[in-house]
Amino acid sequence: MADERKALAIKLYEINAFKFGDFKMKVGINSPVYFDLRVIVSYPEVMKTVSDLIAAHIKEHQLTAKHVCGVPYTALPLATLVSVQQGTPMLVRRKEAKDYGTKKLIEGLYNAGDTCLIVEDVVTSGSSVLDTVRDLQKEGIVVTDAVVVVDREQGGAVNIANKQVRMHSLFTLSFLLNTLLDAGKIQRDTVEAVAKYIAASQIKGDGSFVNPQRKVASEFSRTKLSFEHRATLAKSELAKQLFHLMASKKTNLCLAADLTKSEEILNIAEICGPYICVLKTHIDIVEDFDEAFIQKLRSLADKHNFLIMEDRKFADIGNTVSLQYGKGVYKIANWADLVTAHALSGRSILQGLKAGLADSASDGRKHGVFLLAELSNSGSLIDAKYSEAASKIATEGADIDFVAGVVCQSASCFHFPGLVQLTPGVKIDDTVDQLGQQYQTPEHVVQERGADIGVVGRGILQTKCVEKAAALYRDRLWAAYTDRIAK
Ligand code: 6AU
Repeated sequence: MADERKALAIKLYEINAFKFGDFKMKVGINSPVYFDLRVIVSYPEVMKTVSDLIAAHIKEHQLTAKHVCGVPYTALPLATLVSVQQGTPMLVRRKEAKDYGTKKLIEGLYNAGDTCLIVEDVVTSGSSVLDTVRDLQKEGIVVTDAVVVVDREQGGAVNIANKQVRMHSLFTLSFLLNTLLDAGKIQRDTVEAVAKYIAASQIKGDGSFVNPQRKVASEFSRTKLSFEHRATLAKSELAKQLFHLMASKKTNLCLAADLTKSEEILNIAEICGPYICVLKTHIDIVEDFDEAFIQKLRSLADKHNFLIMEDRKFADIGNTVSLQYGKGVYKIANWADLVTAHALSGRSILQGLKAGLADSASDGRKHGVFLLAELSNSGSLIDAKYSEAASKIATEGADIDFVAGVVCQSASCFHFPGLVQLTPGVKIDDTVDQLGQQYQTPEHVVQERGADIGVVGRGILQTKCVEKAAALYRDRLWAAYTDRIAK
């Protein structure tokens, strides 16, 4: 299916279903990319491929609605093909009610309580999909999913998700750009111009633009969505798994088990396991590392349902990183669900890590990486430009299916809701340590800084009763998250 999608992406470009240049948009600013999927009706083979891919997507994700409805007008013929192919009755939404006869907005046979899947060609802000959802809902029809051909990645998925509808896309704009770049159809400067435009023109649910200079938590929709919702938007399997784990176990606490004896780590994992979603290790500080220790730690992870993150902070060239991940004494790829990596060496860090997985013995477990875009200590050399470039690596390009999240200190660091924000430097008494670590309270990191997961090390490890401390941090971090999405 991947090759079929790539071939279709190139075909769509060749028939001018999208173009690059300088185009005036409905929303009032100029865009370097323009979509016009109306042309595809002149190419029956393209119509067939697009509707086949939509049908395959519906099947793969088991989207079993009773009706299908296209957003008028471009998506109407696509919805028709899907309806006929699947044997699913169609509904047609009129843009204006007739001024004679029944005055119905929705044509077709239905009952209140029926379910309906939406089909759309291109989504920018999501407003056209939501107009159709609204009219269907007025008739008592339930809409939970929309399948769209192209997601322009300008905030539409989030705006639609905010109305409790999952958006699925055959293509994201980044996929189209990367496919054309790989095929030598466009130049890198076109990709960069479009990426810059997209980043600068995110559109909110009310149609206004998110100003990228002022992406503060209060207007940041990623932080308003529930973990269950964000699981549906995630591109990495591990991010999906982590969002589900947090939602079902009701914990967004990561324990930094920074201890130097294997016995101490196992002991703390047994005690704190029920309260955490992730246990974070620094394996190179363990003085008595051996295979038996790892086996015991993995069985505790299974017993208490938490993920293991090795905070290795990989930072070398791809080839070295692949060896550091898969080989050596620790064979991290064999046992860690998640690892951390610096973005310093660019995209090749992701390719190197993927290569390191090649012959790992991890029993079919999935893997993911958290990229570091900001650090919590004072005097860090990371500046705003670096953070932005690091977040870009996490959200654009062919390897983003491997990125589960970003380690950072602020909500403005990235906006894709399918990634998890992990924020260290959490302590109830917000102080500093002797070596530059800066602490914030659980409420502050979650509600002001956009953290999805708070990392707590010494705040738990250096207390008399670690179990009580873990329960307290779990409760405060979780309450801060539930308050955040309720506001
Ligand atoms: O709560 P602490 O200060 O005892 O432990 C914080 C943990 C340590 C650090 O290596 C790690 O979080 N950390 C990270 C991570 C997770 O990558 C990034 C950062 O900016 N600051 C930070 O402290 O294990």
